[in-house]
Amino acid sequence: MLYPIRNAFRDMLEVNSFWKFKADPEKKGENEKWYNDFESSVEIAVPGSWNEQLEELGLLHYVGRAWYSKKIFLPAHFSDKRIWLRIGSADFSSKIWINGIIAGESEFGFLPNDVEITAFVKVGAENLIVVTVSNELSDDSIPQGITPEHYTNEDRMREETNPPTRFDFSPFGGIHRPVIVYSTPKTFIRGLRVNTTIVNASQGRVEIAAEIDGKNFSSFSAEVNDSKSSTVASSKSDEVGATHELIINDCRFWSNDDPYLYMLRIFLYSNDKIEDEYSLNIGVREVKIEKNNLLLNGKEVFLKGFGKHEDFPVAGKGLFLPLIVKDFQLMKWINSNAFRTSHYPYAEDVLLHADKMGVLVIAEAPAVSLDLRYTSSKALDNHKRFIQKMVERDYNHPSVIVWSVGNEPNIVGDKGYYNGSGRNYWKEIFEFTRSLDMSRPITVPNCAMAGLDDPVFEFSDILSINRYYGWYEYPGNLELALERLTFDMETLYAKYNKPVLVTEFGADSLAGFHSTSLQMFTEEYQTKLIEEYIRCIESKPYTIGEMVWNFADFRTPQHFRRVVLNLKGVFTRDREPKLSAFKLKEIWSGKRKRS
Ligand code: BDP
Repeated sequence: MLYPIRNAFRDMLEVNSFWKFKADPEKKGENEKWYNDFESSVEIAVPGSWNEQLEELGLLHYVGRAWYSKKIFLPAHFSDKRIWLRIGSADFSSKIWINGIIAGESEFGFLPNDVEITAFVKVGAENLIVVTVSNELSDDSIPQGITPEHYTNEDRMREETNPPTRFDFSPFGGIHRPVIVYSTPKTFIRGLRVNTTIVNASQGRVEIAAEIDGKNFSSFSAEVNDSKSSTVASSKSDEVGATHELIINDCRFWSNDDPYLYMLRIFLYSNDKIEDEYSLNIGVREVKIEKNNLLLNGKEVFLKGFGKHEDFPVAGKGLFLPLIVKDFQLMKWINSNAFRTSHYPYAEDVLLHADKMGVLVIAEAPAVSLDLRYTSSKALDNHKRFIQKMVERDYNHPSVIVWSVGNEPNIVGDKGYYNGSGRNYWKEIFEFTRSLDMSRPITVPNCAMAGLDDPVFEFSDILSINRYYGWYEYPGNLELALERLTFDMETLYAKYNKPVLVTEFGADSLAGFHSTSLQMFTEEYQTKLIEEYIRCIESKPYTIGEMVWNFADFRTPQHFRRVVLNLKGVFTRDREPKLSAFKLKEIWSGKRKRS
């Protein structure tokens, strides 16, 4: 389903603000029919995680189920329309009841769930929405879960976190993105795929494929408007199912230097009457990997940026619009041009901002540190379904230039991963993703534990590596760290002859810790490590970028390695710069060869 918009044919109503809330650790809500509503004096803000909002009620580390309820008045003009409820994301799974009737469920966090509620609502009256959300994970879910027993059985008790996770960010629970009730016409444009290519130096091609829901339509038209609202290309056709092709003359191509957006307007007709209209911003651009270079519109681009997280005090993983503005301002201030949505799809608002600001995005699926010893065919299927939904949601963003379909598989270093099972798994995931999108490179960042024989390299268009030499390995020893980094990059390039991207490197630093000699955890050590890594990466002609881990400090599960937060941010969790931020700003200012 397309992102909800408001125009002459569609309307929307945000159902955010405060909802009634109740934790359900014993999972008795469904038996006790809480979906007909429940007693509670606790309120929670939507969007937002429950963990820090309701810490005082003991929910900081809560993993389990919780219930949300809200009454909304649905205005009369929603009648004669199809009515939908969209939860931008509820992590990690959810179920929805409208006026006591089950309306839908979702097994996937970090992505919207759109359910049709036309049959369950009363128009011109009050309606009850009840949602139950769970942040529990399992062997089959994406991301994959872990239990304390796994650590005990595998004799890895010192790796156990609380709550137990296979990843290094807090498994916050809650409704994290806006809840929207919206209407569409009975026959409407359900999906759109916009492909853009460059015909020659002055012409751009826009190909549009539309998915229509309903029967009442006969033709379809598309127009592209420039920023002054003048139409620069248009087409009309009776073949609604066909792909439409438009050519823009004197085309202004989208790039990180000039993120020019056209407005694409699509109209659906029944005879000569317009049935539906949808409009979205598009950027005409082309991404390619050629001769170990990443090309944007035929020009080499070097990625300078970060791995990020959706994470902020109190809001947790909840969408917080001022933070989006701030983070993009900081990314511009520091002279970066890219980030990876580690380790899950971010809110659409983030991508819309990236489109406008000309920031390049590697969009990632939350298959973080998959342990294939526990991965059944159900997990593989969930992984594919997740990718499909992510590609469907984010396909039309010019800022999204690469798909990352996982992160650091086999971080446990299991030998069985190399006997063909790892290869088979990733072959299937990469082939599946390519069948959905031929226009973008695909990758999976590898970790040092999985090593240089990781099968993800065989299928990746870009050899992405996350390296912590000088931190987890060879702590405090930058000389050895750079030797190992060089060895890994050279070995991989020699073996695969594909471009190398360092998707993660960094060091923790506690803002305010200083020393005159190199000392881990100080701002100076973090700064030096980042600077040396960048020098090394940029000295290799086959590298296409460097992404520092992390943009900002972020909250993690409890572990003796973490002082509440992962402190690898170059900004603190509340976005104050550390010493490394000033160094990066200088390095990325363009004075050096590759930067
Ligand atoms: C990498 C992971 C990332 C962690 C980082 C770290 O991809 O999620 O936060 O290490 O340990 O292995 O800081």
